[in-house]
Amino acid sequence: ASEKEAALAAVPSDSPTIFDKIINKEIPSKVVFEDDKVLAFRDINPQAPTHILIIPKVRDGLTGLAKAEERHVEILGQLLYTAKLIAKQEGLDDGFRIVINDGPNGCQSVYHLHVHLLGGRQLNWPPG
Ligand code: DGP
Repeated sequence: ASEKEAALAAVPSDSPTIFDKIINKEIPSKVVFEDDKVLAFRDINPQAPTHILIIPKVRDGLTGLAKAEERHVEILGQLLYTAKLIAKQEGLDDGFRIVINDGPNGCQSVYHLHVHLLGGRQLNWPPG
């Protein structure tokens, strides 16, 4: 299925997602950064030469950005700052894009907040 079809088929919920298995190393992923709070790994279906997902290791209710509360401000900042560090590590010196898909209209398919880091080619605007 296309990413859009997968997103429209996804049911927004608080159930564990595939990302828990990635965090627990129950399924393999190409990890590019890890600390006690944040994990970053390559997207399985890359939309650009660099396509990395940056996620909180503990979801704590953050199924998506729409569910963010005051207590999440620190982790939200860490996710974005980590994206910047990885962009540098990946050599994206000419620019990159950060995306957070939210809900069906935003084409979110995995209900564990994640920041997409895309780069390595000229990206287009507006997005589809
Ligand atoms: P979104 O549509 O914003 O919810 O993005 C979810 C992304 O997760 C999508 O780009 C594909 C990626 N993805 C889904 N399952 C896996 C997986 O098992 N491994 C990896 N590396 N990425 C996955």
